[in-house]
Amino acid sequence: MSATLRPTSAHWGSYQVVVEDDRVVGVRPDPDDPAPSPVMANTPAAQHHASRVARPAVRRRWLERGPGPDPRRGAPDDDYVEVEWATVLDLLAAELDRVRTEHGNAAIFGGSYGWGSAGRVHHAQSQLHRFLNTIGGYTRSVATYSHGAVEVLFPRIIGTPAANRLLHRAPAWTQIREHTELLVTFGGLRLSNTWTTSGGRAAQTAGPEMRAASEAGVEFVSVSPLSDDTPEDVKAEWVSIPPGADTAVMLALMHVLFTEGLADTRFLDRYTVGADVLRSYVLGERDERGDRPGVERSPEWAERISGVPAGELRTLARRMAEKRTLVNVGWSVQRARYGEQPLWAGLALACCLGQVGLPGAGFASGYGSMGNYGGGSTPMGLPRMPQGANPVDSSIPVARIADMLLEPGGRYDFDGEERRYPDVRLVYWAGGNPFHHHQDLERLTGAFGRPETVVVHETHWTATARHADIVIPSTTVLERDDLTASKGDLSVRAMPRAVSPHGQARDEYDTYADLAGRLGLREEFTEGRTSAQWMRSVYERWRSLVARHGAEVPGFEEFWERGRVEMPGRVEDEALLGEFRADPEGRPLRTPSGRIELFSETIASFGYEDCPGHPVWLPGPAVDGADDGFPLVLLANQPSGRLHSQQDMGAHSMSQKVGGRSPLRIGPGDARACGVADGDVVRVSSGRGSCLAGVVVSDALRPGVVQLSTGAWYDPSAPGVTCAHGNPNALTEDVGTSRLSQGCTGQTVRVRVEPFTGPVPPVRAFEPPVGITVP
Ligand SMILES: Nc1nc2c(c(=O)[nH]1)N[C@H]1C(S)=C(S)[C@@H](COP(=O)(O)OP(=O)(O)OC[C@H]3O[C@@H](n4cnc5c(=O)[nH]c(N)nc54)[C@H](O)[C@@H]3O)O[C@H]1N2
Ligand SMILES: Nc1nc2c(c(=O)[nH]1)N[C@H]1C(S)=C(S)[C@@H](COP(=O)(O)OP(=O)(O)OC[C@H]3O[C@@H](n4cnc5c(=O)[nH]c(N)nc54)[C@H](O)[C@@H]3O)O[C@H]1N2
Ligand SMILES: [Mo]
Repeated sequence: MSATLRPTSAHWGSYQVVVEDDRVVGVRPDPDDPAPSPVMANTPAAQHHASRVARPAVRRRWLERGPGPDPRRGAPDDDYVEVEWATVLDLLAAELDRVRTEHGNAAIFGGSYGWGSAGRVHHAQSQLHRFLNTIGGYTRSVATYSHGAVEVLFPRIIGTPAANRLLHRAPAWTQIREHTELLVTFGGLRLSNTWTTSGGRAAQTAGPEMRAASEAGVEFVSVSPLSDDTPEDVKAEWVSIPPGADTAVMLALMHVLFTEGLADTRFLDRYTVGADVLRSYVLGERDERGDRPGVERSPEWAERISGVPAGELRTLARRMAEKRTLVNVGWSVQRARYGEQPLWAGLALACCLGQVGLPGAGFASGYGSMGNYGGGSTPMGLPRMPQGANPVDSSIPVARIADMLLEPGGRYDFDGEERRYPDVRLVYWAGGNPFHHHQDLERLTGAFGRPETVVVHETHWTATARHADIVIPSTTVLERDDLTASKGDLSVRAMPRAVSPHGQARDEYDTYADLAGRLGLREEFTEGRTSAQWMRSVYERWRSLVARHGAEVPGFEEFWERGRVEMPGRVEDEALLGEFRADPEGRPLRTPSGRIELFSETIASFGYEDCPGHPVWLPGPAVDGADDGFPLVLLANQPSGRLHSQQDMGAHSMSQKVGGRSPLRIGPGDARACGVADGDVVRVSSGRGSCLAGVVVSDALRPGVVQLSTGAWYDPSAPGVTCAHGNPNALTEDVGTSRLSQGCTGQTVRVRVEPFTGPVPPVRAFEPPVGITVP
């Protein structure tokens, strides 16, 4: 049989798969993509891998003993029974009905955070939420692992919608190329991160755009623990700092601006509140509580924390004041204890420079974190599957999942509210992998032992599927028709089915329709449509939305035939907060003062010691100098070889492994001090757990810092080590950013690295569990 090419889309871009004999045997970049991502090479192996879920499966202990807490959930030797579709649907419908009847719908946790796949119709969370809404609602999760602190802090200090604008409609790289003279970025601009956009992009343009900006004369300064956090061709100057030291550096830069008369007092007076409080804090006239003299946040003070010479900080501050400067704070920087501070301080620094609201200048958060940032956007909304309304008012901040399961009824703070955790009995996950994404996975395993039932829809036997009582096999994007679009792209793209479903995998839409049917709600869930009819309806609904903006796109048939339509309108060339700058009285921000809040009365009134009323220096565990036997700081940043844990068994991801494990990058001096060398399998330990990893010695790391990216499939199968494969969340601490935003703090953890002695255990992460037959 001859090979055919089928177009597809993923969060890592649009490309083509080569299909032979109903199997994906290769990939081809889209001919129009100027810089395609190598991540696509993972697809062929992942699509047909032995770890695919081929049939519905039920944990034997749950099947035999019925629902209930079970500390053995997730045990590596736990076994499963494969069952018929009709059996699993009967069991699951009855269990959902039992839980909602006995405990109410808030006892069903359907937060189901995760990236799933790129299609808009078969979007795992939308489908699950629509289904759970149909059957009476669920406890949801709010905000993201990506930028939980931004999402809570910025609405308080610049108001909504400016905060949404900050996150979703960044000024285009072309604006930077034209106007910016100096781009100072805390947390670098990692090219591999720009390959990812929720919904994917037809063309990967961030790399070429950054290069063009550099060629046009934009100077880049990357403040980061890694020298290779920016693409080589932008020739960034590297300011090497320890993770967690950014706020100290920013306060010192402000100190220079205040003491050398470089702070733009006209801007501060007209557009901000609280600059006087911040100034007296920076100058050491008062401490963070305001009632005692504090410490002068001078460059010399910051040098002691960051290691950056005071003279260099002075020069940088003067240069920033002189030039048209954009301050970018990457999302990683806030994925840490007190993660609100570097964001708030970064905004304050930009305000002191007085350039907020000017094209190519001011403040941003997200360049280099995701591909849509600076890549253009449409004001018209995207096609999406309607989810209906959730009749239940119950939610948790997304990264507090383990706390919720471990302490039903437990008290916690969030954004000024005093809250209690709901009493969840059934956890339902589709399209996410908490045993990839959450911190302190051993603790999470304990938490997953608590509910009465765990349900997971998956394409693969991930560690999360292996913690489920009921596992439902889902098709992959390559096995169903769908369409996609993203905030950072100006096209809607068809994703036609390329191959037949693996084993008995089904589209989730059909699974939910059958479950709803068993609960007497099929018609409510489907509205009489098949998923093919929904796709048409989702497209046509979007088309009329676009028409209301006065733009025209072809009807569904023509779109499907062509495979792609262009979305009208680029709007991203306004400067962030430009309207406010032009008319602060007429277009005030939606904050209590109408201005940028460098001091927030509201936040101060919450009385949170871990997030007071203005940006302050709070040393997190990465820099607090504690001598606890864990001398190195580990960066758990995003993997360049894949998206999170997806397709980890694929060719590109596997090519980066060392001895079959996740690569741990370490500097030559630290490697010598730890007694480890290139290619060694080592043990990495923290106060929470341990994992094995394979050493890569590299000059790109600041001494004292090691890097182990996220996403190696969690493998608890080896005795004496939490994860045999190298998942950094075996090591991280499960604690929120602060009482304000309770965001994820997984970016850094203090560790020890040592040679691994004894026989190296095999990696068993990709083996399906006991009882599962591989077709
Ligand atoms: N230590 C540390 N941890 C982190 C981070 C960090 O910086 N450090 N970063 C965090 C961030 S920003 C994020 S966003 C999270 C990401 O965490 P996740 O989004 O949970 O990670 P993914 O691996 O993308 O999980 C998606 C899952 O969906 C499955 N899937 C794919 N298609 C389908 C489908 O059609 N149906 C169903 N049912 N399933 C499907 C995939 O097999 C995969 O298991 O990780 C977070 N975790
Ligand atoms: N290829 C690929 N791309 C991705 C993803 C993926 O899994 N794979 N995930 C996507 C998702 S969901 C998200 S949310 C974004 C995340 O985007 P980011 O959060 O920006 O990405 P990270 O890779 O976690 O971190 C970027 C760099 O920040 C630096 N850094 C870490 N801590 C600090 C600090 O305290 N101070 C300073 N100055 N620098 C620090 C590290 O050197 C790290 O390499 O990435 C997206 N892009
Ligand atoms: Mo994320």
